[in-house]
Amino acid sequence: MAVLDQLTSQEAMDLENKYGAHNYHPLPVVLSKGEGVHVWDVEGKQYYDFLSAYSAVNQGHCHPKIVGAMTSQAQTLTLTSRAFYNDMLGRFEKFATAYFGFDKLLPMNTGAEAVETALKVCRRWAYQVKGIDENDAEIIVCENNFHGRTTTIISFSNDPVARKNFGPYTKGFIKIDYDNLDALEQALKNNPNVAGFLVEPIQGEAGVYVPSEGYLQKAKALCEKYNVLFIADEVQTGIARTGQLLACDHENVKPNILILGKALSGGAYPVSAVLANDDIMNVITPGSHGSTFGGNPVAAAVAIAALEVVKEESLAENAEALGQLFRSEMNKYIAESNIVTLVRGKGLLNAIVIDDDEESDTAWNICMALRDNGLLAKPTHGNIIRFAPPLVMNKEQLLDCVAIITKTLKAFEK
Ligand code: IF1
Repeated sequence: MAVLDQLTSQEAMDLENKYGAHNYHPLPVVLSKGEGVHVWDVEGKQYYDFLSAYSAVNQGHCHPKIVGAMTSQAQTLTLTSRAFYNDMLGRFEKFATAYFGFDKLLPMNTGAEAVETALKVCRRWAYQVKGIDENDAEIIVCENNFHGRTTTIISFSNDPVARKNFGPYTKGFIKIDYDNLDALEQALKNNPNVAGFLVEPIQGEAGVYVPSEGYLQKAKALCEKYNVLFIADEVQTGIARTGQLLACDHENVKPNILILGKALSGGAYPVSAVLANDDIMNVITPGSHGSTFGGNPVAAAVAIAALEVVKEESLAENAEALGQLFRSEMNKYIAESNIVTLVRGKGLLNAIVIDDDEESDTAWNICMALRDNGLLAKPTHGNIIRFAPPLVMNKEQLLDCVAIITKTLKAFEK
């Protein structure tokens, strides 16, 4: 079998199981094509994509403008390294800093790299600007956070699956309850060496936990009171996913450090970034941080196109409207359901909670049945199913998906 011969789904899965590290347990479906809100498996069956690669494909699969920008740049200049300038990076930095309202941008590739970058910037700011003694900086994080999978990031995770047997762990982090302002104030009051507060505006992986109204605004105010940087991880909630360009925009909160990834490229190419104003970002000096691919011309071209699509196609407004419709339609079903207890979310980042314990496989079985009915989604923790379609979905498609979801759930009613 030549390496590019047509594969059956089973052959493709067998190859991954035999030759690939088993760091995932994918739903048994093998995708070979994507366009807009749809994906197709190798046998040609069409599905609605209700995961969007964990909110990376907000602009829809293979968006022509984004793919066009990538193809054109890839045929011109792909990578120079930052040992030299290139004619695309400055243009991207100017465009994106104006787009999000910051002085400077530090380009990276993955979300975790951007989170690590933000942590380094925050610590260096603590020592060189705030005046904390070197190596004493503390950064506050939230229980049940998800910020990536590097050794430092899992050091402050409380997910045993993500952190067990990866020690020793990085020090310098204080964990508090999410959506708890008293806990934040206590941590700030009792720890003079706090440099920053790293938070997801909505906790995605934990199960799409939307914090109380005003939480982000009051948390930012507490950070200002104690001269601590408010660091928003918008890797999953950013780029119009929650019905605003950024989830922080729902409360008019401007983070001191903004972390972006995933849909910053529309899912076409790994692009992430950290944005901050000069008084913070200027702690980074030549040689103090970098990456081979960070800021490459293809990433720059793709990200400009991906961000233009967000505004040209009013994706935030669409996410807001369709998200309200989705939750309203799901609540009509939930009122009559004995297996779904609630739906929660903002914009088109939503989740349903199945009335079952975390260890049960009901949510998994529901996702398998959704697959058979032409819609792809995946449980987050145990009994929670996340629903996050591309933001280019229209009303008819959304209602079609609601029909598929409710029809599927009804088959599991007790
Ligand atoms: C996996 C989760 C989602 C993120 C936030 C940083 C990153 C992520 C808020 C790191 C990445 C991805 C990673 C992927 C599955 C997915 C995920 F389930 F893991 F938690 F979306 F919720 N900040 N999330 O959500 O970005 O380095 O991956 O580019 O690792 O299984 P990355």
